[in-house]
Formats: sequence, structure tokens, C-alpha cells
Amino acid sequence: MTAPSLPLPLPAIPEDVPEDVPEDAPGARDGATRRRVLAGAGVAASTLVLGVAASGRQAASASARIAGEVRTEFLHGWRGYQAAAWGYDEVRPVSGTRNDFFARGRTFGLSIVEALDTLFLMGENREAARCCDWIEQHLDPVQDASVQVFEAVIRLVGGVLAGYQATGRRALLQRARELADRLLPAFTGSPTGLPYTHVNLRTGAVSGDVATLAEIGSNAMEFGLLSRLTGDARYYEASLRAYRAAFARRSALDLLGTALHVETGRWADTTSVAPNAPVDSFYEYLCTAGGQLGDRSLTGWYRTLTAAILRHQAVRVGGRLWFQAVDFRTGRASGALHQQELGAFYAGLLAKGGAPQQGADYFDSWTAVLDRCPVLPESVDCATLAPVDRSGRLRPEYANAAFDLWRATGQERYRTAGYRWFAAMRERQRVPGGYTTLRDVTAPTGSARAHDDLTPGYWFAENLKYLWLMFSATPRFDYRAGLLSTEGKALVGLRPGWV
Ligand code: DMJ
Repeated sequence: MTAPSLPLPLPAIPEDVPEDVPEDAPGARDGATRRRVLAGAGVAASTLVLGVAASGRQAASASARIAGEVRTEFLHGWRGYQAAAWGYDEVRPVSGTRNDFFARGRTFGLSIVEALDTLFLMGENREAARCCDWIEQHLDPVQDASVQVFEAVIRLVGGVLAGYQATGRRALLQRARELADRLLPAFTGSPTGLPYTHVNLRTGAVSGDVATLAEIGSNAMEFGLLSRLTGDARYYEASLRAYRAAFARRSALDLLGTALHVETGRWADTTSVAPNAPVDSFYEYLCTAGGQLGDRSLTGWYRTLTAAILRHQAVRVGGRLWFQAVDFRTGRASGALHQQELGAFYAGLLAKGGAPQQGADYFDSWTAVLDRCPVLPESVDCATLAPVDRSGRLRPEYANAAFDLWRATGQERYRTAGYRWFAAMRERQRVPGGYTTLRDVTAPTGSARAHDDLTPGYWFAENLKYLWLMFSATPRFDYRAGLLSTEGKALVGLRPGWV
């Protein structure tokens, strides 16, 4: 079966008139006036956001004001972490205690690594420099700890690399390399090239012989960049070998399952659950790493697999677009039509990868959930939009999609959606010690059932970075060419020299 080919443009902010501005609007064909028309489109959204009428200049100052709100909230969370958990992985902001993310009794200062490039982008030079100092002096890449390779790559290697891109501090590049060297046995020790899920950083002992697609493929951006920066091809080669091994095992329908046995190369789970976890970022990296590294095999594989997902898994319920889990050989539906919040990022990926209409539609489906439930639950029933898993884990995927769609289309409605999401998070998840996850997103704000007690590391890397980039127009980021990893690390497009 031939897959319809999808164009694959790099994300860019269009200079052109967006779809919702008529071509025949006064002066819409002339460059300067076009920009005014674009600013005019911004006025409408700012009016929505702020509830006041605004001119072009007022719209710009409304954006700056929102950026200020975003930075204030980020720093609120950051101070909560500093006060109760500095040097540890994560803060529990309600109890004022700490959480070890990778291994009990071990710290990697995860939130410091996660926050570094966000602080840089927000102009917090002194805080960013403190993070660099901590990483240089305390982050131990050879601890006697068995870590999950996927998480260590996207959070630690990616975070330290983004820190290097922001500051040019050579010690950070060295630290990223040491970490990657310690993780490599998971790939090189495997007979198939599919990585073991865990590796002990001190001994190199590997474990975990069933790997999900996200664990197999979410490393090409970090390893590709590391290979470029160091001239050492081993990292990217390991990544490509893993990707190739997974892609080669696709079904006749061009679908992939969920998990593979690392040693035999056999499927452990043959359900295609895309774009949900635990396969989500496998597809994301085919597209973004393909663009980042100019690797046509990755982008080709992305097109093939995406065409199959759209053909066999896309379903409409009440006019809304969702993705049904299916058996990867037959395409038959498998299980209930539920969707994880983790899949919401896919709206932005579809738009970046050449399927803008499906991206917009999928985003609208998630917005419909937000209409009922101001903080997204961990999963929903696609028919009723009711929560299935009611927990609210401070996840960034909806804001990530809003940012990607805004960049891809220039449409103001995505910034409006992002601001609404931010305001709900601030109203319901802010506590004196920072920001917290929720046990039950449907419980009334302030009730005993509402608050849980964790600021996940990714909150510092992702949630407010997307909002900041949408509203701040910071000169520290190249909006045209910049690329963020699945963990929100700006691996491409940081403008160094400020710290
Ligand atoms: C982050 O760690 C990354 O975005 C990952 O790819 C999946 N989602 C979490 C946050 O929800």
C-alpha cells in the first residue's frame, strides 16, 4: 500500500497573512501593511485574553504584560524549589519535602537541570549561572544508580546540552558527554540495537529487556547534537541503529506496536497506541530530529508511519478528531476509545509535520475537554469527554501544542488558548510553596481531595517556557529556526552570550 506523502516543512513563523485575514483586507498585499494586519489579528485575541479593547500597540503591551505574569509564576515555582529542595531532584511544595526522581537516595539535581535554559530565556542570568555552577560542581554522572535511559537522555543530557547552548560553558558539554558515555552501554550492549531500558551509571550493567517505542527512539535530538558538537559519531549512530531496528519491524499496514523485546527483536505488545504514551515521542523525534539534523531517513520514516496512523487510527466522534488504539497487523480497534493527555502534543506535531488541518482539529478536541474541565485530567473518554484518570499531573502537552501551532500558523487563537490554560493552572495549582499536581481535577479548588504534592521536573523545563516564548518575543530565541526537544529543551536556536 502506498502512503500518501506528507510535506515536511520546518516550523516557522509565517510572515504571510494568516488564514483568518482576508487576502483583500485593506493593504494586505503590501509588506508593512501586512504586518499591521497581523498585529490587528493580535488585537482580537488580546481583547479576548484581557477583556479590554486594544490597539496594535496596546496588543503588544498586553503580550508583554502576560509574559510578565508568566515569569512571575515561573519564579514562584522556582523559589519554592530552592527553599525546600535545592540540589535535590524535585520539590514537594505542599509538605516542603523532596523527591528522588531517578533512584532512591540519589540526586541529579533534576529541577536545576530542567530549569536552566528556561531561566536563560527569561533573562534570569544570575539564576542560570547558579544552575551551571551546581551542575559543574555537583552533578555526578557516575553514581551507583540504575537509571531509566529514556528519562536520563531527554532530561539530563538534553538539559545540560541546552545549558551549554545557552552559555557556551565547556564544562557543561563535557558533563553531557560523560552522561551520554555512561548511557551508551544500553545501546551498544544490545544484540538488536534496541536499547535496554536501564543502565547502572557506575558499573554499566544493563537491565530492562522490554522497551517501549518512546524508550527506543527519544534520543536522536540529544545524541545527534552531541555527535555534532563533539565530532564523535557514536552517539547518533547508536540512536539511528535503534530507530532502524524499530522501523524495520513495522506491519504491512506501516504501523508499529507498543513495545519490543530488546534481545530477540520480537514485539512484546502489538497494539499501536499512537499518539499516546508510551510511544509518543518516538514519532515526535522522527520529525524534529529529522529536521534538526537534515536526516532524510528519519523524515521519510515519519511520513510513512504518520500516513498509516492517520489512515488507520484517526476517528471522528461527535465531529471531533481522536486516535483509536488498533492492532498493528489488522488495523482493528483495540480497547476503549480513551485518550491520554500525554497525546495532546500530537496536535502540534501534525501541524509541524505537514498535516495542519488534522493538527488544528486534534487541538480543538482537547480544547473541548478544557471547556468542561479547566485543568486537563490524565486521560479522557473521547465519546463523553469525561475524565477517566482524574489526576492532574501539571503536564505541558496542551501548551506545547498551542506553541507549535502558533508558530506553524501565526494564528492568534493558539496564544489565547495557551493563556487560558495558564490562568486555570495558576488558579488551581498554585500553592505557597510553588505549583502542585492534583489528585482530582474535578474536586473543588482548595478541597482536601484537590491538591497532591509534587512539582515535576518537567514543569520547570516546559509548562511556562511555551507560554514565555509565545508572549515575550525574547531576542534570546531564534523563532524561525529554533527547535525544542520533547522535554522542551531548546537544543537549537538559543542565542548565547547573555550569561
Ligand atoms: C515530559 O517528560 C516529556 O514531554 C515526555 O516526552 C513526555 N511527557 C512528559 C511531561 O508530561
